[in-house]
Amino acid sequence: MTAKSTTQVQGEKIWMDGRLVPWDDATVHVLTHTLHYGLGVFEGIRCYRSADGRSAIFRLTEHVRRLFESAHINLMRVPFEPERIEAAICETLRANQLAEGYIRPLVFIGHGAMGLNPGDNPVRVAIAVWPWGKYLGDDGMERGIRAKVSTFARHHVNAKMTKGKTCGDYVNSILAKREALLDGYDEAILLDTQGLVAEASGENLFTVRDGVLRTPPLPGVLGGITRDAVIELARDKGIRVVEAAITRDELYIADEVFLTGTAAEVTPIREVDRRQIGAGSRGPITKALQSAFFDVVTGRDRKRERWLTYL
Ligand code: PPE
Repeated sequence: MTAKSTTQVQGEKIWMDGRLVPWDDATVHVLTHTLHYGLGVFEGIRCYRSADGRSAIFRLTEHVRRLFESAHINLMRVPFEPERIEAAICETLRANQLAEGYIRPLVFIGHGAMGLNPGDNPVRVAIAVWPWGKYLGDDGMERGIRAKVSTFARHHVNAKMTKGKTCGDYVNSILAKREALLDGYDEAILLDTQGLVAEASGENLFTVRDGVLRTPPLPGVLGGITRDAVIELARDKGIRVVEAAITRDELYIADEVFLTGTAAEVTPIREVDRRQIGAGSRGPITKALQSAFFDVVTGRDRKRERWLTYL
């Protein structure tokens, strides 16, 4: 399912540089700097329909904060205040009458000078929204997906600025993802340049062994907002969580492995490199955390209402 096929609905709008424009008019010049060199930043945010019928955006402030941090890391000055971007996201959802879906803010460098130095080219902002079902499939959410350790390494931390979501960095993810799909798997797991497990192409990774949850520490991976939520939910359930290195073979002998991300939510992994993980299906801790996560995003978990921005 591509974004276009799900978003090209008459009457839909995209927010560009301060105003909502019709979907067809949200275009850029071919000399757009980001298109050539990849210096742009983005976010992925989800909005859910709550149990009471209202719509709520999950951890909007944290996502917008990370968008601005990504821009700062890349020496890009966003020409709007964070509060304006938060309001624009709500506006775009309302304009599209989208009760539940995915939100994609993109900060990019427009056309003007060519060459690596973007000079005074304008920094532009677009916000698109679209319905997005289960990123790794409905079946994957229940039965678990099959993953492969990629032949592509995650960039070194001094090459990929891991605190940012930078457009160009995703070439690395795309190489890994396509390799995995072509090889018949659903997702790629990338090792860092030392050979330790980093993350999947667009998700953080967790293992469960003897009831203890483990996830690679932050320096080498994106500080996932879902990762952070799952750590809090697990600790609240009395599950021990450690942020520590994971080796490839530790994946093979884990009782459970799962991924977290805005798009992927909480997705179980049932097989890595043709080794069955645990019982070869969604494990009990993964299942409990999955349902705790969905309770939060649909407003059923009153303790976590601070994470929701109602439209
Ligand atoms: N690691 C990477 C590399 C990553 O891209 C994401 C999000 C995460 C971890 C999880 O972060 P968070 O969403 O804050 O929990 N990946 C986004 C892009 C997916 C896409 O296909 O596009 C996302 O999930 O929105």
